[in-house]
Amino acid sequence: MPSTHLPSWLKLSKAGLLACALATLGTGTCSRAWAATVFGLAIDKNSAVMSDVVMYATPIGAPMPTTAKTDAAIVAQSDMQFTPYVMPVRVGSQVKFPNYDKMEHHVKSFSPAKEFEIKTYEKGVTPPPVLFDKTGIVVVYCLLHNWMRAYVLVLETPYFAKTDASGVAKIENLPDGQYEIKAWHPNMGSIKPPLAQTVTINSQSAPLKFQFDFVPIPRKPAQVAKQHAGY
Ligand SMILES: [Cu+2]
Repeated sequence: MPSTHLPSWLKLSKAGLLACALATLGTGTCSRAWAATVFGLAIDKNSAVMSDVVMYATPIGAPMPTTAKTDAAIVAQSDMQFTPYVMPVRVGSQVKFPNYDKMEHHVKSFSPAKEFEIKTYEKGVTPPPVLFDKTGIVVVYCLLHNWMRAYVLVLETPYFAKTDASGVAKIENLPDGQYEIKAWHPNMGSIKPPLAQTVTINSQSAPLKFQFDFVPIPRKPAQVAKQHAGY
């Protein structure tokens, strides 16, 4: 991992220490351990970095935090694709599906974790958000454009992150402790179990590496010429 990541760990550790000191002054106790940031690298069968991998951490021997997620996540329709392609959310979250294209879309999920349908609507109209109240993998289609597909991964834990173009995910604000950290890519669907590692996390934790046993299938490109999309 690049050493440039190190300062943010130190910064987080200091923030945790300050919060702890303040809590001690106020209440006489400091129950929260230091918060760490964990970096995870996802690589494929051929050791190439993988984007759109969701890494999520489940505490072992400690309760799941009860804090709710507040902001509604957004999966837009833009340039005849869903953006983002992969959206991890905590269970109980709401997701909006605004249409930024000039064309209409018809959003639909058949997944048991959340069946829903947003019938055709025009640009500028944001339909009411969809509540994801069960954990699981929700595959989102557009019934008008068969290449359009997005994945909402509904998780029990609030500790998650998605890998970027460099294959790195950053899970922030993890209290010290033991975790099972899983890594999932949309090509695994709900058939293949996610990769998993059990790790002890603190501010000195080493970056994690997950190597998948496949090469990801590239996302299907939009099949409509831009002028038809209203550009
Ligand atoms: Cu569409």
